[in-house]
Amino acid sequence: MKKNAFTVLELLVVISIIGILSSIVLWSLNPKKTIEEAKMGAVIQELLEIKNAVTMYVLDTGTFPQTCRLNCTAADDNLLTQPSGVSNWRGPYLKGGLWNRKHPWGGQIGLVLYDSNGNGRPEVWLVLDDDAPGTNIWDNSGKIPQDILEKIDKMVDDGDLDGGNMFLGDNMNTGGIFAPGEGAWRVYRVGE
Ligand SMILES: [Ca+2]
Ligand SMILES: [Ca+2]
Ligand SMILES: [Ca+2]
Ligand SMILES: [Ca+2]
Repeated sequence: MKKNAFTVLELLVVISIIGILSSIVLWSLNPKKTIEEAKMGAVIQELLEIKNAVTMYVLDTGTFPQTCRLNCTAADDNLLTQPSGVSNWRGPYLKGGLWNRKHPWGGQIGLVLYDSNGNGRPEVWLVLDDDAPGTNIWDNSGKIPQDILEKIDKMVDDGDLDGGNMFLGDNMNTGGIFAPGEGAWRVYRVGE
């Protein structure tokens, strides 16, 4: 081997150092943006995991999990605890469940069965709530900035918070069920 040639290992080390340095530079240019993007990546991963759990639940039981958001208990959390009258439940479907789950902005990630188009058949919605777990609708401490919700929509849906399967809370005309600063993503509908 020529003495001055880089080995693959040396190249990899150099590349990873460049990577670390550039992320430090990006961080120092705009630390707030980097933090928000890390939180966004985390919540998208979490939403996909929960969606997957809901799908497994529906496939096993042939029913939808019941609404679980503010004031939901572990016993009410169908992804964690078998509900009475539901057979072929093979959970827990989601480690830790949803009943006490916070998103990175401090509000609860909840599940809501809601008939958004009034055809008598509810759909399953995952809600990035503005209220912390165990509080009530007046809490609002976990609001998510609208530009972040829009980026999340872009990743899981169509990038339009007023259409498709993900909405800004207050774009849903739901009589106050959802509010500004929260997002709702429809993950399951049958026979629509
Ligand atoms: Ca419906
Ligand atoms: Ca709320
Ligand atoms: Ca609220
Ligand atoms: Ca959308």
